[in-house]
Amino acid sequence: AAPGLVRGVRPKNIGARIKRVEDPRLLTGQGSYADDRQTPRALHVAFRRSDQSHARIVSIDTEAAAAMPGVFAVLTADDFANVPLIQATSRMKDYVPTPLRPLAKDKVRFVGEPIVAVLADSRYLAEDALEAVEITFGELGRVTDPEAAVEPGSPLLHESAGTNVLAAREFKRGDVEHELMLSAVRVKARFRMHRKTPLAMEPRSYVAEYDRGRRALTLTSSTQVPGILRDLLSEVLELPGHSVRVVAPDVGGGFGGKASLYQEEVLVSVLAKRLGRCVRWTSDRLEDLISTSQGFDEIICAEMGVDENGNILALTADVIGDVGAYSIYPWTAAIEPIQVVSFLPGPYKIANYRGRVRAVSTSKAPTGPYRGVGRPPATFAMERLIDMAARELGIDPADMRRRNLVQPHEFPYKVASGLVWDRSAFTESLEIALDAVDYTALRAAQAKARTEGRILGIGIATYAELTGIGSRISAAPGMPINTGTEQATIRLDSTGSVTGSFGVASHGQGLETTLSQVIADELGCRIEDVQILQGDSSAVAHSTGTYASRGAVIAGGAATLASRDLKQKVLRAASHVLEAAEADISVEHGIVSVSGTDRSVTFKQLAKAIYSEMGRLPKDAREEMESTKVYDPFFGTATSATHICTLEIDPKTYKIRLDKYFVAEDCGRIINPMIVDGQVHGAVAQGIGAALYEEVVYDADGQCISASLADYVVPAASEIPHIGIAHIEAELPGTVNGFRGMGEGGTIGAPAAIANALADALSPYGIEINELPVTPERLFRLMQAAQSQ
Ligand code: MCN
Ligand code: SMO
Repeated sequence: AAPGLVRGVRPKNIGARIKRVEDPRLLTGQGSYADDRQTPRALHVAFRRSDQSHARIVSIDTEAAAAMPGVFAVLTADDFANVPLIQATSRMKDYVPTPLRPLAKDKVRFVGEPIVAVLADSRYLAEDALEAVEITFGELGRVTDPEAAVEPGSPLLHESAGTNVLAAREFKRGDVEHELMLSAVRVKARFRMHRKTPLAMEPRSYVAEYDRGRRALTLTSSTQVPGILRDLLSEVLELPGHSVRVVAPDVGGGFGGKASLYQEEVLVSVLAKRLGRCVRWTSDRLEDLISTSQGFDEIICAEMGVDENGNILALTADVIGDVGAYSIYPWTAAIEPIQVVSFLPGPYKIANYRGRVRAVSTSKAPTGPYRGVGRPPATFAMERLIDMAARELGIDPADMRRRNLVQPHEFPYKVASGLVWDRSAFTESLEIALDAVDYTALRAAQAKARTEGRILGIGIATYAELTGIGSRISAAPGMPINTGTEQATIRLDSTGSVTGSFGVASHGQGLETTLSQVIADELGCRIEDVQILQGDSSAVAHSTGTYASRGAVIAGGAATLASRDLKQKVLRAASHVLEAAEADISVEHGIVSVSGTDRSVTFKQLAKAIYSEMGRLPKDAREEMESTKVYDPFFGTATSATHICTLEIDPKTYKIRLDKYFVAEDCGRIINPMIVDGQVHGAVAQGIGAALYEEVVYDADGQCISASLADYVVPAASEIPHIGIAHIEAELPGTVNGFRGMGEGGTIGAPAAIANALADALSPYGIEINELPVTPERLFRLMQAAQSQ
């Protein structure tokens, strides 16, 4: 068993390795995805997308295309002139919003931006007609290099903004310059984390249906955020919210790429309403790779000063985030880069900090949330700096961390960027991971292997993240929507079964299982008594969806509160039916019984008594057998982990083989350890991709030259080592039921741990690792450069 410190007595379901209830459906091909929706007489959309990165649209000739058989219409921006502009707003000083239009108007800003939409009886006919569309462009200056784009005189992507900097921010505490001067050792580097794509297995897919009789629109979307879409579409379509329903059916992964609003969603919805017909579009892989929001893409110039004992004195960073062509809705272009500077100090005590960041627009696909959001690049830079300083001082990297981590008695700890860490297993995760891999023995084995000419590395990364973020933080930048709360409605129906309705939208996280576990324990029924309604904007009054590692904390918290309240109603009703005092009644496994007697009723019998057998309850004791509760964690809670990995580089081929991989993490009370393990495995695999393989490459003209899965390389099972995991509960956080989030964690720790292991392996060659991914080509060049010195 994993050496986690698990405290307290477990209730029946929470904490149990229950098999995912959605899996029989998903694994036997009975899942139902957006594109599976059957729609008679639908119009299929295909997009002519820009093949220019930055150009004026001089003319568009759609005549020939419109005359082709089966073509219903060929549309350009002019056909959407009366659709309200959508802009992600923010209260941040110096923030520049950019408009989101269904189709590009006047100019294009990245390769892949939709310009023309063809509507036809089939996708084939629509694609054929695209070929007949003639577009002439007028070239505009290149805006592909973010460092050049901030220079005066650079061509501007959004002329009216007067700058390519869409957002900027600075965090400052203490006298950084002074402390750097006093430092015994200063380490400094320019870290580069390249661009990634979320690459969900299911590409984006939207089906819009308009019911003319009822004047109501239903959008079936492969989205993570049905609630956000509903609220926005209600405004755009000028329909009351009750007449707009956004359904996210089974969704095949999102990883952040489906957490924003896309112009294609607006376009199909507007057209469905206008035409009174179903309008649908499903992205192909090429479109997905060039138009779905991408992740990371930062340049972090950072410097850290430490005293002779290895205590960190000061940290400073200047960050440029290449955010692509548009500020995405609703998160804004700031979402990724700002989090880099806000999370950079990590789990360490750093009194003096200055972090500056600029979100710079370039003619590439917009960036948006991607699993880990800002924290993978921040952790990469910070953990490298820690190792670099440790090497200079001759301190073991594990010791270096021990000296600087926030200690158990120092929580709550206020980070120099303003974040507050509640008590979390910062130090415990480090010690448990070191023990689990037998760190001392590994170092000895490495020393021996080096004498044999082998290139072995050991890498450690410790990080902290904020999860289950409540309204306090989500409201701060003034986004147009509240993302800090979720609602749950739990009801016992007249057949005795229980339904939990939520605004979250599972797209792989197993929320149908974990939310059932929570309800079953809190209410006293069996998992099989519970059905979860999720991924449907009409399920609850307000919701946003699933992102930012909030499902377990916020939806799980709301489920807890509503179940507890409903249980009181069950007890009150049962006290009449069973003629006993509430205090003597217990509810377990769906059976309501009077303690110490053989009197009991099942949920089914109780429901029948309440709803149908009039007279069993006094008339003033009737109440609705359901409860709706909203949960707002207000701040959120710190999740932390240590990753340790070992790797070996083949001295001839430079092939990198990951050997050991271990994660010790604290996500508070675990609802389902099997699901949490799966989340760690999947996220670490994505982190391995970020460390060694995956990179979206744009050339100097702004052409995406990694727009196929032959060029964008993702690790397969053969590249993923066995991943050992220890779960730690240092102390339950103050969230309802003590849950912390963890869905993004693995992608935060893995790139840093692998970068440190590579740098450790290559230290005899004087090679530093400050650019990820370390693709085979990059490693080859690093080795060549080192050998030619
Ligand atoms: N869980 C648990 N006990 C806890 C915490 C979590 O059992 N204490 C389980 C729950 O089932 C929860 C899941 O683990 O749903 C993930 O936890 P949580 O941190 O609450 O994250 P969310 O449910 O809000 O999911 C979002 C998160 C994000 S932001 C990305 S990105 C991501 C991720 O989840 N994308 C995923 N995991 C993914 N997994 C899959 N398969 N596909 C994606 O697209
Ligand atoms: S990137 Mo996750 O959807 O917040």
